[in-house]
Amino acid sequence: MLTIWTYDWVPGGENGPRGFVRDLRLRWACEEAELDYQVRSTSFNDRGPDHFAKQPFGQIPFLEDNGITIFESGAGLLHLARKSEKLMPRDPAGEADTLQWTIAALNSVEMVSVPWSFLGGSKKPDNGLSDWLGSRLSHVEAVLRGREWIAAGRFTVADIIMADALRQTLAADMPGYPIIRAYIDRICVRPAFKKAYADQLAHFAAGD
Ligand SMILES: N[C@@H](CCC(=O)N[C@@H](CS)C(=O)NCC(=O)O)C(=O)O
Repeated sequence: MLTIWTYDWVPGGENGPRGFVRDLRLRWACEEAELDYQVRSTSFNDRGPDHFAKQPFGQIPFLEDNGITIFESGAGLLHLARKSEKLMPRDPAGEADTLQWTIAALNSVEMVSVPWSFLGGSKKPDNGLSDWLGSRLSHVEAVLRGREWIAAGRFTVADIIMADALRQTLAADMPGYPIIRAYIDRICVRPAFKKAYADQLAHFAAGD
């Protein structure tokens, strides 16, 4: 049985991270691939040695699978993708395309979008990262023009991570980018996303 680890609680309210916490990526992938999984909690307020032994930054999520422990949401997603063709095509070209876009979501989009959000997002007119992020989003916008999915001509694990990274950015109020918005909208109506999202909200509500 796969175990997805997340916090027992995170702050709620308008500015809280509920609905965006990265365990959602792993829940979503398991739902898409119809993998059996359970979710377990580690303390948000009291991060002890057991937690750091499994996630050296004291963050979540991390994944346990039959004696293997994996941290980093991207690594967890790629681990899950090995289990199901629904997440990763098996032909070499489709696999390579999925891999490159999975890494691009993390290392070319999220690498800019997360610090941009920490610097106040678009609420800070002097945010020094806005131009850099805008450039990255413009390129993704151009790629998605006329393309339903980000990689391999079909839904893959790359859509999970790319849509989630973009969703966080646009929720931080980055204006514009209608093609990216349409991409996020069509991906987030998927039943697997909706279930993962609802389950995450319920999980943190139970910790209140
Ligand atoms: N690169 C990591 C980032 C993990 C991350 O930022 N997790 C957040 C929750 S979404 C967290 O644990 N935040 C608490 C902290 O950084 O102390 C991944 O993708 O797994």
